[in-house]
Amino acid sequence: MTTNPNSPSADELKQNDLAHHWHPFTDHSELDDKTLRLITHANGSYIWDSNGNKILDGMAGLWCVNVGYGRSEIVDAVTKQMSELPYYNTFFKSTHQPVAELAEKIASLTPGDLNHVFFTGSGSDANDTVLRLVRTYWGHKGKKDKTIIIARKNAYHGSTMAGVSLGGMSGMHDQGAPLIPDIAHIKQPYWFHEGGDMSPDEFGLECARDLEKKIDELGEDRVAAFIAEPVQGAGGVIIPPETYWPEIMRICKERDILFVADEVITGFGRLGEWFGSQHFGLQPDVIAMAKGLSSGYLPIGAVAFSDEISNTLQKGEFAHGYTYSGHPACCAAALANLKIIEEEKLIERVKNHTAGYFAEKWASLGEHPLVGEARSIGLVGALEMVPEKPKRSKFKNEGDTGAICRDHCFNNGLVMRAVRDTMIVSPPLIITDNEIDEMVEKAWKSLDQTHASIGVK
Ligand code: PXG
Repeated sequence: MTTNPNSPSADELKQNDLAHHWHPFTDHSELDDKTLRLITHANGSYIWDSNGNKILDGMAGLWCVNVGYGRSEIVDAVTKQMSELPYYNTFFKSTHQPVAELAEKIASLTPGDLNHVFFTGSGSDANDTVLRLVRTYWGHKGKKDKTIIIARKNAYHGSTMAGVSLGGMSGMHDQGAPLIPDIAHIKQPYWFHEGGDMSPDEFGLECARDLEKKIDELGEDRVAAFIAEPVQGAGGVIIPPETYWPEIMRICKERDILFVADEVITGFGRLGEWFGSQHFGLQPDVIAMAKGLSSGYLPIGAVAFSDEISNTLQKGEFAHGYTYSGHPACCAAALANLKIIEEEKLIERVKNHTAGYFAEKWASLGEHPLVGEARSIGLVGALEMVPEKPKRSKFKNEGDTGAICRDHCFNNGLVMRAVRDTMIVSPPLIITDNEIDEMVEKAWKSLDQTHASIGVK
């Protein structure tokens, strides 16, 4: 990294930050110059901090840097776009090259006839778009009462009002309530902590049938859509039992409701397919996407939807759009990113090699005395830390052990995220076998230290 002698020092930057920058999802009473981490640069699967520490980024930023850091192809594409056309809107019958190309590309990658793409700035506003889109769709169909969206408890759909209302995180619901009306939540297929004595398959069916029950309770003529992440990410990498998705698909087909897949995390290779829906054989009517669409190099999200929805929406204007819908530079970043994924066959690499290698190594962490389950799918993994193996029990002060483990991980040069007491990873798709070995070694060491810290012998 080149440093400019006129740049402020790391200490000065931290002081400015602490004085003025309000951080997302952060308890500011816990933030000080010791805990604040200044990230200076990144390359491949690694980030560096201002103390010169090289840290393996087990989270690919925030589940997004799928092609890894330091991709000059994306930088060049954006630079070129910025000098040719840095901005123009896509409202009022205007378009431009990168947005037209990207819409066609996304339509070609999504499953089924999701041939129509609306652009957003993030995953949260993609889900705002979803909410307005599905309600408007049913309105145009003459079914104005079909306004309820069914989502799942502990789902994450973003942080805007629509995102938080669709999401099923009670802690978030408490902040900024009242929420958007006509959103209902059903059980999540989280067998490890909620499956009780049932087998995973029995539990998967029960959770899926909760959707049917909810539709019966609310009335089919009131329900617009069911929205779900193929694998819950921020909720703790919750991989549904095998029985779950086929039953959900049966219910969605039999009932007159739309199925929306929130693929903000599972899209763009995370599960070894372009979309997680393809991994599970799902046919959504709508897909929300963001993150891996540009590998986080610039902010962009999108909502892809079916021919049927597009045809229905032809009646008059859909009065919805963001200044930055289809921003040229962001679209250029996304196109360059997708080109890398295709040319380097990153999805095939995950599917045919890396996911298997990762699964095997990750599973070995299940032997650690603190770990009740080590699960993975594609390139996401979770470790359930438990006070007492082999019970699927919880720690008394939920979240404390996770926070301790996360801090040990950082100190050992690994970013691993804690969701309550579940440790999760979602590394860049370019991660090598050696880097996976390093991740697992560092995770084991951090688990040992966590074990010692919490005093479990
Ligand atoms: N849907 C899903 C499934 C997500 O995971 C969003 C929507 C919202 O996307 P934006 O781009 O508005 O953030 C997300 C985002 C975490 C974490 O710590 C997860 C997300 C975002 C920030 C942090 O796990 N997921």
